[in-house]
Amino acid sequence: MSRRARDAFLASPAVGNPSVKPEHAPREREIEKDLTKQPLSTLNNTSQYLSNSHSSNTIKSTTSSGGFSLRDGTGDSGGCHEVGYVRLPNQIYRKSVKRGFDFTLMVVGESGLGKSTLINSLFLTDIYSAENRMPVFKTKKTLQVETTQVSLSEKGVKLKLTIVDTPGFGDFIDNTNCWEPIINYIDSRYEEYLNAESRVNRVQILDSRVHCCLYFISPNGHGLKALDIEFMKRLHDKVNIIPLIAKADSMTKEEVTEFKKIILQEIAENKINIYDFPVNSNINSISSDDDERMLKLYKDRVPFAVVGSNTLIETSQGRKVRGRMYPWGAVEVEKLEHNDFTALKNMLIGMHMQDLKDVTNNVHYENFRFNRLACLDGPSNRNNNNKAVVHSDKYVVVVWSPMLQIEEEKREHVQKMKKMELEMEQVFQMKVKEKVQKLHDSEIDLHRRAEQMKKNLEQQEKELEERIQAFEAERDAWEEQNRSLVILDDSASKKDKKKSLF
Ligand SMILES: Nc1nc2c(ncn2[C@@H]2O[C@H](COP(=O)(O)OP(=O)(O)O)[C@@H](O)[C@H]2O)c(=O)[nH]1
Ligand SMILES: [Mg+2]
Repeated sequence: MSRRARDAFLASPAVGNPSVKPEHAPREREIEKDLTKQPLSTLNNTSQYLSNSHSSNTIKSTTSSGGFSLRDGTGDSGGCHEVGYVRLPNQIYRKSVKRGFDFTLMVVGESGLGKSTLINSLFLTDIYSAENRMPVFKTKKTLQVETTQVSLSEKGVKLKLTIVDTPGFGDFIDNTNCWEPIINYIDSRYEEYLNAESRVNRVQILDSRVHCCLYFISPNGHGLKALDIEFMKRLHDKVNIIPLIAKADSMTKEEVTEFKKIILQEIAENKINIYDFPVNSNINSISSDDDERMLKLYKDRVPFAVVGSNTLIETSQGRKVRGRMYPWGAVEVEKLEHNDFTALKNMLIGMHMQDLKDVTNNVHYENFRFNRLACLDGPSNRNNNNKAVVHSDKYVVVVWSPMLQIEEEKREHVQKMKKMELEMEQVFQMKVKEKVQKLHDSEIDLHRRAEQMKKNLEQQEKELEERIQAFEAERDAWEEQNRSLVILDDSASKKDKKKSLF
């Protein structure tokens, strides 16, 4: 920091001197103070919004009752009967919370501008830890496109966040075309989405399109570099660009204000379309004029001059906050008088995440899709593989024609069916063979068992015959013995008779 800058920074009411009031207009100050205390995330609470919008509903039957009883289908008001669609927003709310959200954020800027630090500060986590790293998208020798994925959860709301970093951007002596790998990356994601969308069997499509690009501008105070202008010009109709002045603590308040003016002027002169934050309450989930005014104040801070920090410091009041400590004072990351971090955080995460996704889908992706389909119409663009080769400025992308793709898929499907039929036939044959073998085996077994039983019966018969013979022999012997005893008995009785005669 230059001496002049440091002096001005020290003199600034924001730095470590709570007794000095910031220079905002009273109304603005009040709103901003509110906002620091109660960030827009509370306004963004869908249930609160739903109840707000509910109460302001113009349809009388729905406003007359705050609730809907599942048991009798009536509202709290007793006699008022409701159809039930008053609960439709709640259904959508519950369903989306259950499903979770995904968001892809790209950060572009020279090395050392504080990109990683800012992302960590925004999401209060160490996004770049090794476990979150995804395969590197190697596009060129010099520049890499790195993706990091992390699953976050806040009060039951799940967010799958993908951060796309571009280490090496603008770091070379010759930075010509260094935006190309980034364009290729963004287009590839659109390509993937288009292919997934035009498939016959559309399973749940994974949306890996880049929803927002935070472009970090070096805090040089002079204006945009040629590379900044060229990058934004090339990318502005492909992705939502939010320009940021990096390391805003290296400039005085006045310097920041002046720098912002120059940047906005250069952006306008070069007809660059940066992301236009909607501040209208019809578009946003806000209900009061104050909220709308607050959004406008935030929007007036574009390009956001931000400070990032991953460390906690102790303020003169003894509070522990994220910030940067200097010999001449402390810069608090989340203090709106010090920098625009909170404005960026509330606008990007709290208020416009869904709008960024909507604009990506409805504007940038539609542009891409339209161009692709227009290119595909010309038969000269097609090669024999049902693919179309699209020549965009300086790169070539191969895409499938949706109609031809459907035919191809149909062919694939028929082939798949045939293959399945063949496999089923083979399985059937195998099963029949197995069954026949089993039957044969059981027949042999039965035969063996029948033989065994026959043998056993024969053996038993033989034994029985032997026993009969033995029994008969025994019976004969007994009869023989019995007969001699009868004869003896007869002669004895005759003798007794003779004796009695005398
Ligand atoms: N003064 C100042 N330094 C910062 C700020 N943000 C990050 N830094 C420092 O700048 C250096 C590079 O930060 P880093 O996040 O790695 O930058 P990247 O290469 O753009 O990802 C680190 O030493 C940070 O502590 C900031 O807002 N102000
Ligand atoms: Mg980094």
